[in-house]
Amino acid sequence: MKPELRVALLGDGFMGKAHSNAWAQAPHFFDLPYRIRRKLICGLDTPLLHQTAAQWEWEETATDWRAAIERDDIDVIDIALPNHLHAEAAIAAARAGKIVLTEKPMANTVDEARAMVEAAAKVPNLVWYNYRRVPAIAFAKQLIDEGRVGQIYHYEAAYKQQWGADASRAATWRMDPKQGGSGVADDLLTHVIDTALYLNGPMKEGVAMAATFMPGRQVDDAFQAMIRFENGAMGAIMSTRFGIGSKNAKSFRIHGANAMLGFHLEKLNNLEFLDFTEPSTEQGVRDLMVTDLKHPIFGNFWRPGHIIGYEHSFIATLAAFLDALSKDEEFHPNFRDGLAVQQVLAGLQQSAASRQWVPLQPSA
Ligand code: SOE
Repeated sequence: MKPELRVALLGDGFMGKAHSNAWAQAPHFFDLPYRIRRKLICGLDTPLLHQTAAQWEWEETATDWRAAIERDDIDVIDIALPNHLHAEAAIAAARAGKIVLTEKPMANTVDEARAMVEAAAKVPNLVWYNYRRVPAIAFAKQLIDEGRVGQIYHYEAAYKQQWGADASRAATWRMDPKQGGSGVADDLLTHVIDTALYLNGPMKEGVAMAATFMPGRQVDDAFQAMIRFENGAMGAIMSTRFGIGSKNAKSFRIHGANAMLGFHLEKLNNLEFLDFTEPSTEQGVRDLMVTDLKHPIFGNFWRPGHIIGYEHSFIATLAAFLDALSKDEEFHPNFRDGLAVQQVLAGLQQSAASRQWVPLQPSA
């Protein structure tokens, strides 16, 4: 009989839904080493909490997440609360000996992230940088690791949404610096940074600029930076909530000595690949469908060509985490990876404020 994991999910918003689905679906697509019990979901006392609990089959609801962390009948705390609560909840959960999963960004400051790493030194932990497990992104990583791309010269990446242009969205916690942090950089740019560190390694130095387009708004609407990576690549990264025409457009383009790779989240089953080692007369950009049983992750879902979506990245992340947990192996992205993202982010924010180049994360 597989051991049981009793899960408490803190948060019933958009990410609470994505996590609920992952907990519900992972056992259907992966032969998990555990039996998952969706024990408890915590949220504010609103109809949404009860509706979410009913639709995603959580056994109980609660409004006090601090009390939930102290319960003896919970093994896993999964945090999908607004950003400013991640550190407090994760530290309390780790001190209570729970397995801890937290939404991104890991924290609102580097100090908070460091304290989380320390508190969770002895408990398994994860940061939900879910896009690492999009099969096309995992396949890009495989091609890079196999040397198919060669030395990387240029790493360009963006994450664009457009809802910042809607003045009525001002009331959300994401527009409040105390809760959501400094704005789009703490939100979308952290995904860009995590994927860049994953695919192209540590960053040496950077220079950044930020903009707030909506008058009176307290947070950044757009943020962009130039990066020098430790491997010598030049980087250009940006994120915006004013990318008019882009609903959820996370993308990258990598130019290496042997190949070009291109990815776009709005077409997430595909990876652009140009093989520069082919005769020049035959070179062209291939639009690979990363939906083969031999591609990473995909075979757990459907047969070749039967495309997957946003939610599958959460399901695959959770399955990989549980697999590593059962084997006592280190999982990535964990809290240390989350801290690395926060360090880059803080450096770039300092650069935007000072208008100077800054060193980024330590290479050690
Ligand atoms: C912002 O709109 C957001 O919900 C991010 O916070 C998520 O991390 C991203 O995956 C989708 O967009």
